[in-house]
Amino acid sequence: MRIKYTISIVFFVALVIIEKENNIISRVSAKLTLKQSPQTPRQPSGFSHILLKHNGSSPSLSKLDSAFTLMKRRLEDYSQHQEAVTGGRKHILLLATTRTGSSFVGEFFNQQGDNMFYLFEPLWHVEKMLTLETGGTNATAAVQAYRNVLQQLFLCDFSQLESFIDPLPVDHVTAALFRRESSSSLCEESVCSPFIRGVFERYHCRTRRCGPLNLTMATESCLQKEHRAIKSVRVRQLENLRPLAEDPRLDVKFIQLVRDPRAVLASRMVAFAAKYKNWKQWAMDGEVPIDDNEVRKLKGNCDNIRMSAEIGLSQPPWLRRRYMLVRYEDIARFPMRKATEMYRFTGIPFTRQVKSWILKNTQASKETSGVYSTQKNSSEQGEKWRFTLPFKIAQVVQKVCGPMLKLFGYKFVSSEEMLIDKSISLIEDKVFNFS
Ligand SMILES: *[C@@H]1O[C@H](CO)[C@@H](O)[C@H](O)[C@H]1NC(C)=O
Ligand SMILES: *[C@@H]1O[C@H](CO)[C@@H](O)[C@H](O)[C@H]1NC(C)=O
Ligand SMILES: *[C@@H]1O[C@H](CO)[C@@H](O)[C@H](O)[C@H]1NC(C)=O
Ligand SMILES: CC(=O)N[C@H]1CO[C@H](CO)[C@@H](O)[C@@H]1O
Repeated sequence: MRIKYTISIVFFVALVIIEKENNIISRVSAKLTLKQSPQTPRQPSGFSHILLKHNGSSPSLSKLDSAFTLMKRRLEDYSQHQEAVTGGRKHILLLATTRTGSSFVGEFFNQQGDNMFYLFEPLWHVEKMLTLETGGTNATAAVQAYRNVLQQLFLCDFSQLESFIDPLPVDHVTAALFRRESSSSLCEESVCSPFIRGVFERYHCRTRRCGPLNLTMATESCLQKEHRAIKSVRVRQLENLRPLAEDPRLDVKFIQLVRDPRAVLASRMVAFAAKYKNWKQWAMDGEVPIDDNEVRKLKGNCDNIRMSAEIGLSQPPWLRRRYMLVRYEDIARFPMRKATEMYRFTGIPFTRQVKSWILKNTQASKETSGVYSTQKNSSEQGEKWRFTLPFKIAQVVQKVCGPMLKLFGYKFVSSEEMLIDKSISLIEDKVFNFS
């Protein structure tokens, strides 16, 4: 009787703490899940998961207790650390590569509402400016420029970015900001200067008629917002951004979005057909020159993504509670669940606007009614590539990106039959131990 009573109290206190500090739950729930049932996919709610597990298989009270102590300790040093410095303001950096669904995931933050300042690919200008005649980018210069521009943007300072915009803004006004309309923050009333007839703005706002972007107004609006988020497919190495994580003015949360490189290649071969002519040719010939520059580039990309994730997952002190890894495939299958987890991780309340946007733009309603738990439709959209990517090419990706596939839980295919057999899932259920 006493034990039961204690359990209830522990749960009640845990519940209160969890409510206050949502991002801790993922860790604890991941821990329990790993310990108790490595094969079971995670439940929609981390908390109900713990509750069910405890009630069902009754792990010892001491295990629960230590989880509780851990939560409490983390909570304490967490609040001592950041809140005082940044006033609870979060700076979210969504890191991805092209064709990983990053625009879609970026919307999770773009749709957040009035207290989020969201920027879509501001580094596009930097990359463009640093592109060499050979077509490559000056990597040394890019690393520094990306870092400095991001750091300033998180502080609502556009001056470095301005120096990369072509043509150069005049009096901080530009008609050339890349994909302005993809940031709802840049098309708000307060950032919408009067429309000027005859001035062409390629990426103009669609929600209202505005004049060219006045970056002074953008800065003012940004400073008013509680949180800031930036999405970028251009950062190569997470480690290069360490100064951001260590900047006391910022409370940065890195979300790294990854996808099966076989699917990414298949998608790029369609989206950027001209650039991938060689791959198409190789697919037809059935021969891929493994020492070709293109193949080396693929390997380089995979290695960069994997190394960034390895650093994040190894949880060095500078990344503690600042790194989360998300797989495209999990978002495709469980958008609402993953969005909830992401918000929990960032420590920002998950607003009704975001929820309804996800419901409108995905099949998340089915997810909650359990249709997806049967995994029947999980492969529909996300796995189309299995029918378009020639097996030969899949083999090459597996060869040069093998370590990445392993790290993220993407299964190797050993035959063409296996590749196109939809009853075989190529995604292992995997819980990443992020902090
Ligand atoms: C690359 O950038 C560095 C640093 O800005 C510069 O010194 C170097 O000359 C650049 N290299 C090329 C090939 O432009
Ligand atoms: C841009 O906005 C600022 C702040 O509202 C204003 O002072 C400035 O005159 C505007 N610049 C131009 C060129 O309209
Ligand atoms: C699976 O997807 C197909 C088409 O994408 C749809 O018609 C079907 O209703 C879905 N099945 C379930 C169980 O949701
Ligand atoms: C499945 C299971 O064991 N359920 C139990 C959970 O705990 C409550 C309260 O102690 C019991 O009434 C349930 O039977």
